[in-house]
Amino acid sequence: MKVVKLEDILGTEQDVDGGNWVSRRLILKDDKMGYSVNDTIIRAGTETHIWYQNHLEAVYCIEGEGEVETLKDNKVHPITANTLYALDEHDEHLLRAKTDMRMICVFNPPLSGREVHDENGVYPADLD
Ligand code: 9YT
Repeated sequence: MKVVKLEDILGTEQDVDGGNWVSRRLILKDDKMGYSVNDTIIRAGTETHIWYQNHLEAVYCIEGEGEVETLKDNKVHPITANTLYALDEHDEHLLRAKTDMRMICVFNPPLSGREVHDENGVYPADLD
């Protein structure tokens, strides 16, 4: 069994700053769980274009306030603490944070740990 503490990840290469967000990567591909788990802070006042064409992601908000706009239908979904959204159709979206938002993010397939969004909001299929 593994025990992972956030405090042990801060400042390491598993603490990735994407500009609008910082992602503390708790479980990664190398942990061989079949998914990855991140504790992510989305910075207040930011809007991020995201489109995980190669991944499914579930995002559980545990602190803060913002919204997700899905681009296929321009629907705006308010997101606050205790709310999960699941990008079950690889949904292209805009994530807007009104306050800092703390999110627990689960990816399938798992992230290798070094991913940041490309110009289209995409993470590459499989980094080793
Ligand atoms: C909620 C979200 O997708 N934020 C962008 C960062 C990403 N979740 C990550 O790498 O943890």
